[in-house]
Amino acid sequence: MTDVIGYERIGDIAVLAAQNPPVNALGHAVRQGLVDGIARAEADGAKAVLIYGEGTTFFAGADIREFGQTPKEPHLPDVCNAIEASPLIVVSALHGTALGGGMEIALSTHYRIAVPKARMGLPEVNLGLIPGATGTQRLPRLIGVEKAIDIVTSGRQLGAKDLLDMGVIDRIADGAPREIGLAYAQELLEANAPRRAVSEMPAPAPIDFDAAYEATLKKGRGLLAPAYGVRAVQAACELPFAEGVARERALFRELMETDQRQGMIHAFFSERQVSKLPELKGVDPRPLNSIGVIGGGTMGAGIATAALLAGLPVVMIEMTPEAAAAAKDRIAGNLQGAVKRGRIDQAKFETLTEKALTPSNDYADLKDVDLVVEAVFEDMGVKKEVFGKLDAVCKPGAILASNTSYLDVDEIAASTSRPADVIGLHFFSPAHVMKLLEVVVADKTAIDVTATGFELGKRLGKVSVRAGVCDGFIGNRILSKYRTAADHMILDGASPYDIDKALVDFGFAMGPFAVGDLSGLDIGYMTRKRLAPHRDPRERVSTYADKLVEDGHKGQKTGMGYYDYSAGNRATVPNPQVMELIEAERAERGITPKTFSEDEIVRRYMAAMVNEGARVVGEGIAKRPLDVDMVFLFGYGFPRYRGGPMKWADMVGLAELLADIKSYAKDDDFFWQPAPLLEQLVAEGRTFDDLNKDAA
Ligand code: T1G
Repeated sequence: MTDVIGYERIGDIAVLAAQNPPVNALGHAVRQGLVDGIARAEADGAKAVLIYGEGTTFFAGADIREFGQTPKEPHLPDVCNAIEASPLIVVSALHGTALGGGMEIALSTHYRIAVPKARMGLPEVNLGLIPGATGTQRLPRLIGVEKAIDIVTSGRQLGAKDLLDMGVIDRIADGAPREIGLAYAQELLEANAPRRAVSEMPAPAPIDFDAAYEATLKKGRGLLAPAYGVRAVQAACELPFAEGVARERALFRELMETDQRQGMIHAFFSERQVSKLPELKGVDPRPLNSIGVIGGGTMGAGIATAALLAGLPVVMIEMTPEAAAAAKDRIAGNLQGAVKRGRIDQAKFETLTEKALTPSNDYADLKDVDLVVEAVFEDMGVKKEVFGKLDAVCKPGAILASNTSYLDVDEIAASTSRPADVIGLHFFSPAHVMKLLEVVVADKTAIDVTATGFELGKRLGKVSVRAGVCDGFIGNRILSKYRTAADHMILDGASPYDIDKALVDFGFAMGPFAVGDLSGLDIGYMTRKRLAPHRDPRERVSTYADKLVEDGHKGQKTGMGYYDYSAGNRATVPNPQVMELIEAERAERGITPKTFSEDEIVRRYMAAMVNEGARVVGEGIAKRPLDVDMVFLFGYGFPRYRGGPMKWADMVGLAELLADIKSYAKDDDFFWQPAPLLEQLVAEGRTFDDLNKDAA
């Protein structure tokens, strides 16, 4: 008996306890332990079996680290079928999150009891997969096709109450899973309850599966797994159980071989790895019990909202009592959204807005806070003035953070008497929604200040990425490069609308020009003006975009940008003036426009993104390629199933990408200069993932 599944007899009940921290993943030893445990219970005369998890949770799924390796028997579907086929009454007691294979194990037992906070789900689609251990065959038999398709294709978790109402579990009881499980198993024995094999239940009524498949494929924006989930549930309606299981396994194995599975599992582990930095090992963050926010505009109000929702009291500083009151209203508006979504109730809303939030226009109110984030106008002079005041009023050890999106944090730090306490915390708008936080570490930032930046990010539910100081840090620096590549394609013949469509087809939620309209074309305009004095004369810089803004078209906020929003807020109707400006500029430059295929557009756009990503890693602005990936998954709408730009590049092949860049350089060897790190990796036959492993 392997020690990851403990075995003991309590009266007529054999107890199998999973002991495989941290999440009781169903690795090979656990699977073997379950099969051996069931056999042992049958051999030594037990009348019932209880399966539960020690530690934080029931089985949280297959062991994802085993994916990509040759699967070892007993395979999980066989474990599930061995459990269900037992002549004994098998009971599972659930707590924590019974996910994926964990839910499949539970569905193969005859009765299921859960603690009130238990949750279940089939999140395999979030890994580019479908349930591959009979989940798509048993669940529809229990709850019908529509509900099963919703759970399989959404990957969402369900609470115990919903699970009880749906009939997925039989009972909810307070107490430790072991105790409530033993009591329930004993009760079932005394009631002489029958075995209840879900697989023997009748096949559920079918639906129009082709329609469901097409709708799911469209909704997934290129992600295959949810649509495959529909086909697997279809098999539960159309095939005998064993054949349905075989069909499910075939679909599962097909997905296991896809790049999408590779990309999403890379995203899963990188999202956890990105905040694990060797430099922070053993470094305790400073106390973090209250924060100050300077500036109650969209960003400041968003940051304050995120902090309040994370249980941190906030002192919100604005210039005047009226501005402070307006900031409070903005925050209250954000929090009303949380009430509408059921994240907080009205009482909590009142507490947060009336007690936890202190609007003020007196910096002296910041004297006790542990950390202050300024989100004032993006001007170095204004920032320095704010930091001068913070330096004077904040207590020793308080952390002074700037939310700047590109200004030099070293210069800001140098303007204070305590540069070691200064850090950049670059939130993305809206700050209470977007998960990305760039923790910008300046030259003199103390290591425990960096640790506190990551601690704040964790408290706020952010994905925090360490960034070095440069113009644009990681995300915006790379953004400026691939946006320029897009501009160059426009000068040479592509239209903004071709480019937006190509990138949406690639998997982005929106193309770069629609995004520009959303965030405001004046932001890019001001960046171009700011960089103009330092621009290399060899750089190709378009003028059409500036003229568009100078004509007053700043995007959605003015009703016109690249798209015409007079009919509503969707970027679908091109603004006819845009092509007029582009054609005029091409004519002025004597350019004969050429056609760009979707593939060419994507290759160039991505080549610019990856090449700059390689520079950013090579210069140490980002610690690892996975850091760049996380920035783009959580801050720029990059399609998760591709894992991020650097993972995508590994899967395309770095040598092919370098060859693309060199071919583009024939027309513009200033813009298309291969990043040294990219050339080095190609020369060594290594990948970005190899660098991630080196840094682990
Ligand atoms: N396999 C391997 N490692 C896992 C794991 C898993 N399933 N789940 C978590 N870990 C690691 C994680 O990498 C981290 O490691 C540590 O455990 C703590 O995780 C056949 C094929 C369960 C809700 O998709 O959603 O079953 O960083 O930081 O915030 O049909 O982990 O410490 O080294 O996330 O408390 C389906 C994925 C698999 C669940 C806990 N199951 N995990 O969250 O801790 S596919 C999942 C989670 C499957 C079958 C199919 C969360 C959690 P490290 P954590 P947490």
